[in-house]
Amino acid sequence: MSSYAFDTYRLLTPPEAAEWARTRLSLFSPGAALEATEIGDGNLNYIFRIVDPATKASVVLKQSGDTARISDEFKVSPDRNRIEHQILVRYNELVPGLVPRVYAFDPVLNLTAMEDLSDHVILRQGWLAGGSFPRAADDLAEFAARTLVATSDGVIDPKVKKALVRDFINPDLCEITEDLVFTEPFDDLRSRNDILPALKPFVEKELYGDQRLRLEVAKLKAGFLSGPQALIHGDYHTGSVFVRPDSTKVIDPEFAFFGPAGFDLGALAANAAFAFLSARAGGRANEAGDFLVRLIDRFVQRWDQLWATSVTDPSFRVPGYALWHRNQVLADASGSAGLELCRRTVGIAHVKDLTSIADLQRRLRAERASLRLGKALIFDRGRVRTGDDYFRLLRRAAGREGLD
Ligand code: SR1
Ligand code: MG
Repeated sequence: MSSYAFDTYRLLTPPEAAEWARTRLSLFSPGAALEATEIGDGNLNYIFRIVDPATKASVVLKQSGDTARISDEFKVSPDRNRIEHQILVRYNELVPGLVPRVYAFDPVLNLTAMEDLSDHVILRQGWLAGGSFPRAADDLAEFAARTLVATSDGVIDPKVKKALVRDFINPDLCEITEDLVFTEPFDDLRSRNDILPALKPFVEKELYGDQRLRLEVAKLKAGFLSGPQALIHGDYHTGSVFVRPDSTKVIDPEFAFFGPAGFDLGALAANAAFAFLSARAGGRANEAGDFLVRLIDRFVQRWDQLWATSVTDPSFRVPGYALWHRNQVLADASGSAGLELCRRTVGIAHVKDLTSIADLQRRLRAERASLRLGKALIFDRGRVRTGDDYFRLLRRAAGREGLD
């Protein structure tokens, strides 16, 4: 029996979350005295960790509200929780072991129960603390290559794909990305950008004032708006990955929809660059540069292998197509990396890699390096294809700011 009714939508309190878990999941005994803590620190949702101190059994509940945590200004349908649940189920089939197990979904409360990964750390935090995660690059390249190839035209049945495109229509979260990634960093009209005062003149000249850049960004935005190439994670960054040295788990796929296949790889590459710049600004070394090179090269290798063995549509088996398509995906990845570098530096949603740089001058240099790299990856995207290509541009941007 439950002392709370769970028949109407509302945001749960920790005791209610514990009660939901006790009565709805077979993980806990009916009389268990569960402890619940709200542990979410992301921009959007509420996360409860529920533990049975007697058995040590635990679970994580993720609940969506109808506005973003970061700001009430973002009205976001709680239906994103259904999308997240649905895609986690799919990922458990496509890339078992690389995502949390899912236990239940409550469509009334917009809540998903999933594996507790408290023995892992968020990759961004792990790197900031000087950690090393030798499996991460290969696992994350594998995750991206497998999930993207499996949902690409030529591999997936066209009617199955159309049904999935419909199921994963995600207008509210796509709107966030369209605004925060593609529009606002390059145009101050809405004034939601959050820029270090000393960086402003650089941003005004190098982003808002660069018409050539804005044209390239417009082309990338058009691809995002009307390019349903593959089912993408949509927010594939180092804050969406839990790691241990021997394990990698991708979380938070609530931004998923059918979009440009290069988008995920690019976002992750950019976040590796943030970790590299952060370490350089702090006078530390870390593995983010090696990770970046390995991520890209391993992705290309696995994409080519998977494409060659899984394409069934004869049109896409014609000689030359595989290479042409893969290089287009890599160009989009480079462009997306550039966008992510710009938006996390000047937009409303920052990254700790930059904001935690205590010395203001060093932070400024890291932020300028990020924007220089972002622009280079957007302009040169047709030529950026290997890990070395990324690393060369990263070293050059860092070098121009004395961070090499
Ligand atoms: C209003 S949400 C801001 C950002 O947080 C999410 O993690 C996404 O990256 C989004 O762009
Ligand atoms: Mg997230």
